Amino acid sequence: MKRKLLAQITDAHRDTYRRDGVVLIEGAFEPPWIEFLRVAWERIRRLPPEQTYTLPEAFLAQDPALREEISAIRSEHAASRQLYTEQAEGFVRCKYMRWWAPEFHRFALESPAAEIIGRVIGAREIRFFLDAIFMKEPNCSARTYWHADQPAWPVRGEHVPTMWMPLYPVSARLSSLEYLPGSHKTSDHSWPNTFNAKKIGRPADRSEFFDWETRRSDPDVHFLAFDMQPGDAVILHPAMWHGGGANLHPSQHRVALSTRWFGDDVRWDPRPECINIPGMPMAAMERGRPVTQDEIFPVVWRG
Ligand SMILES: O=C(O)CCC(=O)C(=O)O
Repeated sequence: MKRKLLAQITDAHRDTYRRDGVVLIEGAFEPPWIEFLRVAWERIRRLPPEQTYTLPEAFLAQDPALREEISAIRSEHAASRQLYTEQAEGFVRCKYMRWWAPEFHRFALESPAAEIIGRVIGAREIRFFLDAIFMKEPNCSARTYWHADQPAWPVRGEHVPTMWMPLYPVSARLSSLEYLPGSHKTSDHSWPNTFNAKKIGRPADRSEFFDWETRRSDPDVHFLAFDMQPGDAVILHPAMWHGGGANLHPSQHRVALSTRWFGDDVRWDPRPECINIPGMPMAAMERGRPVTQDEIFPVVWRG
């Protein structure tokens, strides 16, 4: 499969990303990549719990918080037969696939994703950070809660974009993720919804994420969603508010791959409420230092 860029990344894409914090790249991936990811997802979502999240033993040994989270995911999976439920029927999540499903490792390292990201955000170098899949079955009314990703990342910097790409068509009206363009320019310190944050409990001086559904009919709030075909991708700034994306389609699954990437300005900022990262326990993050751990966060593209 080709790494060559299919879609030309233009100044219009870069300007939109800078202005809105979110940009749609149409035709970013050729059909064989999409088929490859669909087959990979169908394979892993049927695996028994003990064959999922098979992270390197050393990662679990050095990071008790990660070990605890993986065993919670596994036992939830065993109980529900889902990879990691969102406590809502028909909404399945899965993550860290690069470490235990070779197809996702290959996508991270060999697809044009890193170059697309680098050219949109204007970074000299792009490292792979993390991946996740979000699946909603047909007629699944579970919405993704409104949130920004930044409060969950144990880093600071603007170069931590997400690439969100559906593996089947999504429509703005029925199944696409939604965004609040421009919201990346506001700073938000809401308490994230991570495994660690839930365990600690929200301190009194930190708010919950605001529920933008309550402003749905407010003409001053601009909600944006895209009709997308397989192969299209959206790039999101880490501070961009996003949510929604129930799957009201009567027969089509909504399966989206999110990959997260590091660019040039990223510095470690470990906070106990942040996510666990395979291979990078919080104790090993040196506050204020750049990311240099090539084995864990490989450099995939240089401009
Ligand atoms: O696809 C979804 O429903 C959620 C995606 C998301 O929140 C993310 O990728 O950060």
